[in-house]
Amino acid sequence: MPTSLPHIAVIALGSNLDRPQEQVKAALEAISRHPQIELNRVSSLYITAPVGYADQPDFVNAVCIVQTALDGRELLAVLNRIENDFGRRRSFRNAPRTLDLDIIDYNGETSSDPHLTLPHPRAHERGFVMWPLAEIAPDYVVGLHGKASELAAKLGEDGIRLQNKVV
Ligand code: PH2
Ligand code: MG
Ligand code: MG
Repeated sequence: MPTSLPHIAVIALGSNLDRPQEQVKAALEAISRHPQIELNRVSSLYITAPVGYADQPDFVNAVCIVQTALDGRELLAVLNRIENDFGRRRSFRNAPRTLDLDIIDYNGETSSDPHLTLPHPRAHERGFVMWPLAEIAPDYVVGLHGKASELAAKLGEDGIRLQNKVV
């Protein structure tokens, strides 16, 4: 690992508006273009049933693992800027969105900062995060919850469909 990019982060991507597959692919490109972020692994795209607010289109979801020189707050700011560049409008919790970029894990750290809670407090309960993460890093341990592959298996495949390989 280059010492200039000492940190490792897991990022979840999601979109269910305005050609979601293109949004997720373009977001991966935007992330990889950032000079202080290097894409390490990228999952396939998954088509997933909406969780939470159900009356909205299916999502396209993916997960990537990056190496970065940015600290957690800086990484979050970069991801929020990309969301805004992609036309994200914040209306209500769990509303449909052109692009959602969530930090799932940063160096395995724990944080209760309300702006950046680590690991992501609900990721381990979400098949749309655990299945793509299990694909690229089955042994990845999510906080105190265990391995991605075991969490994915426990959540089951309902509402999770593999779309295609992008990278
Ligand atoms: N994101 C949410 C709420 N519900 N459901 C799916 N399938 N995929 C998501 O990315 C998603 C969701 C809030 O961020
Ligand atoms: Mg989210
Ligand atoms: Mg988010």
